[in-house]
Amino acid sequence: MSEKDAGDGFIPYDLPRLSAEEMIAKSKAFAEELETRRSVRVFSQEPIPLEAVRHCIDAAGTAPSGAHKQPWTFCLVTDPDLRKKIRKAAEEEEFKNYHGRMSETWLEDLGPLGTDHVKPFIEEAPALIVVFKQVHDTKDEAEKKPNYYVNESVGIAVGMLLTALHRIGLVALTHTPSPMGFLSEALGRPDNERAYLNIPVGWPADGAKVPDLTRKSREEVLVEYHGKPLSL
Ligand code: IYR
Repeated sequence: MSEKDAGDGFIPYDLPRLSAEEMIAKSKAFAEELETRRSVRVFSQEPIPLEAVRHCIDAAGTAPSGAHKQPWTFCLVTDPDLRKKIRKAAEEEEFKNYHGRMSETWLEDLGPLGTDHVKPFIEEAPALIVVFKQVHDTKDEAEKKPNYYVNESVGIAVGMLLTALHRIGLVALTHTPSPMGFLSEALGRPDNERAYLNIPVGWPADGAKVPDLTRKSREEVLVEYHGKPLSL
């Protein structure tokens, strides 16, 4: 009997084994599917099936997290008044970013994206998912307990969220209207939460365009260390 048998808080776990051929075919198809994902800034105003978005948030919530603290809150916002308020506050911060807070180099780097301080997508996208990280695992000051690797954990969850949304044909934007304190205020979030990303979600607007970008090749991003000839 191993030290980690049932009864000590562990349960059996296994997954079906695929053949090497199936593994290669499925991973290739998945990479090709994700290759078509793009950040989109122009949304159709058509409402989207929110139950599908909730399932995507369920998928995000399966992410690994430091000490399994699951330090995330996803706020799903469709309320037009709230979106208007969020847009106004975001544009005020973004105006300061684009007119002084961001360096010349930063502004030059953003040139190909064609962004500025005006953010109509906050009101036009039918839904916003405002993601909060939980810097402590309770909002009760007296009982404040630590969370661990919060940025890593929430970042992984957001990656899974974007993937899930893409798989059902929705587009999203990871919008970072820094500083983001106004989002906590607008959504009445507790003190242990900090806004992490504002993610408008919807279908692309008719005739939507995205910047003509290329992704780094496998050779540019992958460095392999095997030490001996590979059998697979
Ligand atoms: N938050 C600003 C600026 C911005 C910064 C980066 I780095 C981007 O990749 C895109 C935009 C904005 O949303 O416009």
